[in-house]
Amino acid sequence: MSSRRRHDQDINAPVDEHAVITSERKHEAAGVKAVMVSLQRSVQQMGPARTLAAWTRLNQRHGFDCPGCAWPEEQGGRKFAEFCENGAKAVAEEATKRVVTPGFFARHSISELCEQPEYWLSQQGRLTHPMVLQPGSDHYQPISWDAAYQLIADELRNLADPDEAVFYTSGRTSNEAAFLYQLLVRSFGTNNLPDCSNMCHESSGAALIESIGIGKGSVTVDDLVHADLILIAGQNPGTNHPRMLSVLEKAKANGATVIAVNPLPEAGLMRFKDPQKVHGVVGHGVAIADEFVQIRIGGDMALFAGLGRLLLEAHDQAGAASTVLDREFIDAHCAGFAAYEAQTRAVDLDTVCAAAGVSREQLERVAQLLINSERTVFCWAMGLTQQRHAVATIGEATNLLLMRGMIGKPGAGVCPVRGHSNVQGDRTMGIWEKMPETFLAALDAEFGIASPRKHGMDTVDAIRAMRDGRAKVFLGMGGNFSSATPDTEVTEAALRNCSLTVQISTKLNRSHLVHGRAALILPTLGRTDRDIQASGKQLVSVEDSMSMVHLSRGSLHPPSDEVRSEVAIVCQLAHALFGDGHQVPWLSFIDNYDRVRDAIAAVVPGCADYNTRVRQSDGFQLPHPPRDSREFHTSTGKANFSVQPLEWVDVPPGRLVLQTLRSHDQYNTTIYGLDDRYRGVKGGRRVVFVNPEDVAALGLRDGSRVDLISEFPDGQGGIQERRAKDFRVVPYATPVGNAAAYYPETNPLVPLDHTAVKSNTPVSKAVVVRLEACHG
Ligand SMILES: Nc1nc2c(c(=O)[nH]1)N[C@H]1C(S)=C(S)[C@@H](COP(=O)(O)OP(=O)(O)OC[C@H]3O[C@@H](n4cnc5c(=O)[nH]c(N)nc54)[C@H](O)[C@@H]3O)O[C@H]1N2
Ligand SMILES: Nc1nc2c(c(=O)[nH]1)N[C@H]1C(S)=C(S)[C@@H](COP(=O)(O)OP(=O)(O)OC[C@H]3O[C@@H](n4cnc5c(=O)[nH]c(N)nc54)[C@H](O)[C@@H]3O)O[C@H]1N2
Ligand SMILES: [Mo]
Repeated sequence: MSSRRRHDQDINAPVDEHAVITSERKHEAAGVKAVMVSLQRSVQQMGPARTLAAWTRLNQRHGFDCPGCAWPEEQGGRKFAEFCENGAKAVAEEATKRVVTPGFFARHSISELCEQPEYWLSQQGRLTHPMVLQPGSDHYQPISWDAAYQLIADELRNLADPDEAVFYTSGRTSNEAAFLYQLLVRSFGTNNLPDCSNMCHESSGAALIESIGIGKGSVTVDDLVHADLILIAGQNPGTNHPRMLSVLEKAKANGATVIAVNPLPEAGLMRFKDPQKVHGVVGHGVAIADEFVQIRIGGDMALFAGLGRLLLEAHDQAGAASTVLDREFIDAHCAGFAAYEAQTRAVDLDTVCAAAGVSREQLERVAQLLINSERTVFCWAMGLTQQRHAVATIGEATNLLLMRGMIGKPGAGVCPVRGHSNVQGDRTMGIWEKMPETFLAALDAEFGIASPRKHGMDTVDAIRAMRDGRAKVFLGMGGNFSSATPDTEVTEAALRNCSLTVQISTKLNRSHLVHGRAALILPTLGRTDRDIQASGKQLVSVEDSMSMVHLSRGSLHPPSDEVRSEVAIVCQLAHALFGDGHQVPWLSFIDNYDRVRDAIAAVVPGCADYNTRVRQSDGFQLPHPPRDSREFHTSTGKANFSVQPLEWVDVPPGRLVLQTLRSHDQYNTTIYGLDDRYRGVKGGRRVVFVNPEDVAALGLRDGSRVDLISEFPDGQGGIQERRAKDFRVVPYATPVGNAAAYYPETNPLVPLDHTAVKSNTPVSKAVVVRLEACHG
């Protein structure tokens, strides 16, 4: 009791986001400190008994899937509470005992809540009751579930066209809920199903579908453990996928070499201290990266193209017996090699080195590592996907693997490391604005509906449509649309332009405050909560980053009796919208989720016998033709070499290229705390990391306060400016010309139209900015 009261006082104290102390950045990740931090956070949020209950069920065979990242669980004997600091924090944040009740909304007006930073909102706790904001009111008020469903159904029915509604999904939603949700949306008559993936790994999907015919990774944990070379580009696993570090440690123990390609020397990439091992408790842990390529932001395509040229040259030099190229694989399984070879031989290596910011010696060393490797895996995340030329870059990386026959054999392949714990599963279940015809036809056949065929809107298009009045109703299945999307001012105006905004959420966030003429908050169960329906306790299923589908069983007491499961909310809404006579048996799905899984089995490829197979001890793996049998369902029927002009990011004079990234103390827009331990930041988030040379050249110093102003062509020969105020300059080991600052504080700087070619993903990792001294 006393500790709870004490902490509530903390979180209600005004937040000074500028009280920043910086210290030396850390050279290794995890260690005992990680255990201490997560224990402390867990007890603060959940109390000791719930902490124990949660920790013993996290990622265990009869427990719940971690609501943190999409990294797979260990197969077979899982460790007791397989330890991960940020997994533990994700659980603590969801299973918190703090609650946001109707009384909270009576006390706080929307205008007042709008003044609070996302951190304060994140820390208020779980939503307990459905709430409505009536037009013109400044307070949310309680509403019954039935009245809430009726309100949404009426608003949807009043639209001139189903395409005027937008149905967003974040990536924590279970397979069962996602399947029903897209069924509702398509029964209603639109494919407007934008999701967080549009801002995340969409570029990976677009590139891999072209290259290998499927947008998912081709490796398993076992492949990583047995790889002899692992290249990790644009990913910070120590913070965002901590369980990946123990897999890397195993791979290293088996002799693997690790190459880290990153503008920043991230702690987890450099060293790892496994808190479950003696060397993790004392000493400096194990080194992870054998080669650290400190790439300039946006220089990866040049790096991969340069490596391609060096591989071709090494092949020439090795003569007839060369094994540098896997000729058999190329001849039997690939298309477009001749064009790739012609282009890559002409790549200028000086240009490559300048664009990537790497030395010729390092380029040659990395090429040699590729040549020596028999089993190579490439891993990547947002550093590659949130770039203007992301799709071409990932295509260029895949070219290197194809050249060496590194797809569809043990210990080798592509590994886009997903973000949200079920973002991959949601896509498999049909959350996509452009699902293929085969899926839609199967859905129609199963339910006797007529799914629309016209592609829907992705996230950026949905914002444009709401801005322009072409979309009027927004419904969010999880997530925090207003804070996660780019161009905050534009997006907020777009949401305010709607007639109704509905958020199905676990926790309070800014999207509840940036609302349409009317708004609803529908509180839902999270992964850790017990879910009991007519037939008893329900299970849900999820798919991890490596296409493994398995069950998750929530067990903790939900925050209130008024909270409903996502499955129940979707089905009740559908019932209110379509009425009793609808061909889809909506209400029967609520009673027993096995019925949903039977429908999934009938519609979704690779899901036959879903109910049985998902109950096997480790679940089951979805098919992946390139991985399973070197089959490539592409336009040519073969794996395609990607041939695209070389692109990189220039730094205009006097400007910096800014990447927006995660601290060690947040889950996307949910802010856990104000420290970024590994980067040496304490007590604040409004910081900008700048190379010491740039700090000096710009006439600034450690601790200077600056506004960040992004500059983007306005399409008419001029420049548009966007400003984010008052950041503290932190001299940091980022390349000259490159800077970094946290998301979502910097989202106002990312122009809506600054998106990746082909994937339309906002370019959150390369925004041209200038720094202007301020005296805030
Ligand atoms: N604890 C925690 N876990 C999470 C999340 C979280 O917020 N907190 N978010 C989840 C989600 S949704 C996702 S998508 C993932 C995100 O996982 P990450 O992709 O690791 O997340 P970011 O913080 O965006 O880090 C991007 C990395 O790319 C590097 N980078 C930036 N620009 C470039 C470039 O041009 N080239 C290269 N090679 N590297 C570059 C940055 O320095 C940084 O290390 O994590 C998931 N897991
Ligand atoms: N500038 C910049 N912008 C970015 C990024 C970046 O690196 N830089 N990264 C992008 C990426 S990779 C992503 S994935 C997006 C993330 O975008 P989103 O997925 O939209 O954002 P989150 O912050 O993960 O959403 C958090 C909210 O989800 C709700 N929630 C949590 N769990 C559940 C659940 O089980 N069910 C339901 N219904 N709701 C739940 C809670 O209310 C919580 O407040 O942001 C993107 N935006
Ligand atoms: Mo993500």
